[in-house]
Amino acid sequence: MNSCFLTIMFSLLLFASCSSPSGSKADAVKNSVQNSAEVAKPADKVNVPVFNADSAYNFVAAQVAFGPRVPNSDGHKSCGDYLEAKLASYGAAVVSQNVDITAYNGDVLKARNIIAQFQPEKTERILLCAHWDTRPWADSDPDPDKRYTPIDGANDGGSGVGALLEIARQLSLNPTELGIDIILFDAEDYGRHADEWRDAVEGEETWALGSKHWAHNTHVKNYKARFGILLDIIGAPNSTFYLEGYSMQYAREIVAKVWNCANRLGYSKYFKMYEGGLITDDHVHVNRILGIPCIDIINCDPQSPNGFGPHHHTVKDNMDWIDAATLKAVGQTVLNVIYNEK
Ligand code: AHN
Ligand code: ZN
Repeated sequence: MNSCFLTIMFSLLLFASCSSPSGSKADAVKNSVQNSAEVAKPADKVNVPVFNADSAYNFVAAQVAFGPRVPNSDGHKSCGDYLEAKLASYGAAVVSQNVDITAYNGDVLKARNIIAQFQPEKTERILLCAHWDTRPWADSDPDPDKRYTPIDGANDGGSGVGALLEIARQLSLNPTELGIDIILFDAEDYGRHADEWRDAVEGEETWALGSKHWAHNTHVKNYKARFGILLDIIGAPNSTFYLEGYSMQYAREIVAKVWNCANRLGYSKYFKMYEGGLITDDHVHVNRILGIPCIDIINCDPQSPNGFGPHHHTVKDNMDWIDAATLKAVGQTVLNVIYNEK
């Protein structure tokens, strides 16, 4: 039993209630999201760049080529250097926040949050984030012999970062009205191994260590952003992004803005107007510690064993699970949102 499983149980309960024909909680959520102020706005008049999904795909492949990006490994170090250099090449002021973090099992992780500031002089800002480390163990693999093998993390880790690198490339070509910070968090995925599971509360605290450190030690004093968007596990074919529970709790207006935007752009197949349970992820620290409303766009697949897709935390999380069409839906939506912010 793990927290993902509990999340899924919770999700299934919600999905069960979602499917009832009238007066359901899901309908209420859907209506409240659809009736938000965002819907009443006229059509976008701003020139929004076209998100190049092939470019994003290649950015995912480039990370995977370094091998697993497990903290303290050579692949991790080289990939971190690559990400920092790429972001700097797109004109951002980049800082790496290096910190030793002790994981639940006593491992001391040489963690590195990579922070890219576009137009750092601007006070009105938007935070875009993803984790760049990969899971050290395929602990959800159906084959017990593989449950201590590190994974490629093409989708879990690679996809969110790939989309953000393409967004960074677009930012280098066309400035936004607001300043943008792209933060690649480290040590998200070093949470307790499924074989060592204890309880949900303790389990929760072993994840998202890099973002927790950053939230307590922001790169600038009194860091503020109008809102944040976390991208996690956004590359699989036919992904479904539900209204994630903590995002709804802390940043409902931003959820409405993003999901309505996605639906206007024709991505309703991916962005579902239904609630999908609570997911422990980097955005929780941004919300709780900094009070910055931050949402999580994350694939939810209630049919799969741990709820994030059949490949999740298995050795199959490789480039075979990356689909440019899904990256496009997410990346284009985020571009539309950030270029329309005044
Ligand atoms: C847990 O699995 C506890 N939370 C989902 C967040 C996650 C894991 N993202 C990537 N890997
Ligand atoms: Zn993971």
